[in-house]
Amino acid sequence: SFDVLTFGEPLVNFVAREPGSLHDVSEFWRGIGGAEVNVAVGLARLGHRPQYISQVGDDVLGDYIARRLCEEGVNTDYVRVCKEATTGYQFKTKVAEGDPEIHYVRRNSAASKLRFHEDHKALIESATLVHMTGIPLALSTETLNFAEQFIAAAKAAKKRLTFDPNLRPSLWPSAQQMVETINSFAAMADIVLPGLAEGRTLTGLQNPEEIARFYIEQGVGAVVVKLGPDGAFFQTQNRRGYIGGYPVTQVVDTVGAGDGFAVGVISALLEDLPVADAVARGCAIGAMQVMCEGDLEGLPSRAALRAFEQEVGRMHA
Ligand code: KDG
Repeated sequence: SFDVLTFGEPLVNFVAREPGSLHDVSEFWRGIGGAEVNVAVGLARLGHRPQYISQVGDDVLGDYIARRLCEEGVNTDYVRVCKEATTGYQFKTKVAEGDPEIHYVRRNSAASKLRFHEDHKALIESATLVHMTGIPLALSTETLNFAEQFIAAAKAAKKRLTFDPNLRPSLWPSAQQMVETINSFAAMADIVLPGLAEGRTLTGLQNPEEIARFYIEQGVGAVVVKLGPDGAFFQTQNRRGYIGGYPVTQVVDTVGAGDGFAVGVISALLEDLPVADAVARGCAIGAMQVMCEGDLEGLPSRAALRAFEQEVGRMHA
């Protein structure tokens, strides 16, 4: 059995060992990524039981992803091997500050050919919570169709739905299409998790309160606007507030922070914690993730999360 259901494109990551442009770097280490993979792995590390729907190619990269997901305790019964296409991957630079440079090799990948069928509907019905991001909305006509059917089934089954816009402008034909499509999905979610810059792009509004209100007025149950080192602002139909960021000794790799944040929020929701506590856990895991290299390497076990929270608590005592 499982509790959280998600779907998306898994990627193999090749992460530069030394700083410099992708033209110059000669050594890389290998890991896995993909926004929804990161969320599934993070939840499994905390002791939850995520189920991930996807496709990989019949190739070494696909084998590697499948093996890593199993090792992490993510249920892969619905990760199908697609013989007609290959597994996507990405190269990532090492930077001293800011976001790394990313080069994707994912067009027409196995995951981009994902199709929705009846088994998926049954899976949705047995999930406690479903999580989606905006990335599959941009990958291909097939994954956009999949997302439409997935969200329709989740709504019909009255499932709690978390949605992270995860804007990837390079994957979209135009900014306008990105904004319209992402907002139409966000409006159907129970909890929307934009970063501040994403919220500005999506709503044309500047401050976190206005951005949150934009979605709340459309019937969204809760909006959490992520503010990076400054924490987050949340608003529900009857509660709102700022939650401070957790101290970070050194930002090593910003990728995956938002996914770590989603892990914290979702895991707290599964435990029926109040929204403010869920947001605080999101901030804690986001902070832990940026201190590690790799897209999911910083996502903590339950014990590591507790130790980090206690350490920060002591500093404030
Ligand atoms: O959120 C982190 C992801 O961006 C990363 O793991 C790769 O899924 C990915 C993407 O499409 O950018």
